[in-house]
Amino acid sequence: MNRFMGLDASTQSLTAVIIDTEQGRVIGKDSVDFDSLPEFGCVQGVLPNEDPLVKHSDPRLWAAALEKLLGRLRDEGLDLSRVKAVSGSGQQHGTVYLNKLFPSDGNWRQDRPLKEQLEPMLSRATAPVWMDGSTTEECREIAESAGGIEYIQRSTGSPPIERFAGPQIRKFHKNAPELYEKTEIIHLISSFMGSILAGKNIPIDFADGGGMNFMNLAAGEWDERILKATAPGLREKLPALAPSWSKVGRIAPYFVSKYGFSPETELIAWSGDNPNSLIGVGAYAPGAAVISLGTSHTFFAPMNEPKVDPRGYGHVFGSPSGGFMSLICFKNGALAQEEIRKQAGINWNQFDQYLDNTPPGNNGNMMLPYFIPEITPLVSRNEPVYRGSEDFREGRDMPARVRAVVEAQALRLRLYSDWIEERSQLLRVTGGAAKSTPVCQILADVFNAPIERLEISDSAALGAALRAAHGAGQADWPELIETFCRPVPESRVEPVPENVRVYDQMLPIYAELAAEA
Ligand code: XUL
Repeated sequence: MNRFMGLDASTQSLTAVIIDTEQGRVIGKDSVDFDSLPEFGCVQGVLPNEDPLVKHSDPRLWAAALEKLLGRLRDEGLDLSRVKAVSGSGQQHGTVYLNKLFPSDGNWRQDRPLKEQLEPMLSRATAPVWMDGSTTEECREIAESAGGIEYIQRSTGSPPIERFAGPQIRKFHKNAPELYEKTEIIHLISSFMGSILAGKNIPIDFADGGGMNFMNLAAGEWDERILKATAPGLREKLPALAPSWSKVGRIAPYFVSKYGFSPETELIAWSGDNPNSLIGVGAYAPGAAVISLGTSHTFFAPMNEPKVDPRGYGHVFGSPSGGFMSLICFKNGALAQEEIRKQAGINWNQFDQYLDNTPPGNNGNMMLPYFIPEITPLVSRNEPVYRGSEDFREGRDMPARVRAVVEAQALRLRLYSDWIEERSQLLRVTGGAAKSTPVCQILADVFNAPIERLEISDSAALGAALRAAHGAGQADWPELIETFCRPVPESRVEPVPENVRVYDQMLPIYAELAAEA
């Protein structure tokens, strides 16, 4: 038995990746889109709400998707009895509220689907997810009674954040105290999904626990002061905390009889999607950082110490391989490049040609790419700022605009990650725009570090599968990463010293422009 399964419960879908460590390859992969289960009323994974800041989902949807996915894998002929261990990944920060009916002995009824069994066990019918931004008042209240924003940031790695578990729990307690009272246990989405597989409550891992706003990162324990400021009796409603590599039980008999797992299948603690992705792209130890160029642009890196961002934009979570990880997220990612591409009326090949035909430094033309309100730094405008020649400002010099958006995105990645102690000797780049060589060249020059490109599309699910293998004692990190997270051959991009000098000079000018805006 050398097979390991990683599941990723993301915002819009549930994905499984199965690896075989003996063959050294992914042997199975499948995904269930939540929109294929419309009976729960969610659209792209979230329940419609008249308040645009409120984003909740239905936990029964995730259970139904799990059954659909496992049924499909079984029917595709994947012998699930050969899976030695399972771990998983969940969208971070979201919370699930269970009452005392949730099983504690691994026993689900065999005769009814999980979505039905779960219904009477939910003390709150819906689960707030990471997209929810409705708790600004609760953030303020918690900060006030816990002794200030800085205290919370130092202890937990982040200032109070609307989408994080703590402010969401406080809001539930304020709005529905009688339902809060009936809540026996509050899970993160990751530990909830793992608990379904175990048929009993399993711990929250240190890595995802770091996204709750009340775990003391350095101690790996709940912070009593912040718990008290969040909601009464909260400590008693939380699962235990455990290292991400903990064995948390065996798969419940329900999954053995229904989907053909072995009763010996071990469960390894689940974690958040960003911590799992860190592993899935092979950045399990300090020295390598990851830039993901997707819808949002994110920078994450493993860290030895839980040092926090003095500006308050970055987050620190636990790393599932031990230690800590930073996360910085920019909302104006792919969309900003897309906007400029459309303005110029060009295709992506021409976009790259424009980059090739313009000089590093862009002749002094610079932009702040705020097409939608930004979270790093917090900016509410939805219009970019342009500084430079008249042709550039007026939108006549489109090659300069193309270079400006890519340079701005690279410069801000460097600027807002400068608090992370371990300077990365290597950057691993993933996501759609990683395919572009000129984009990667700009990143290499701005960071003065070589770039390796990865073509991993399901990094969170793969990371979970690798964690299952590691947690079950099958293989160590270097061996797993070398086998499963190899960069695309010949994809390395080296920094060019003259360009590095140009960007070193440009960085403080960009910082000044950003501060003015
Ligand atoms: C990170 C965050 C998202 C979610 C969903 O802080 O909110 O990345 O984890 O992917």
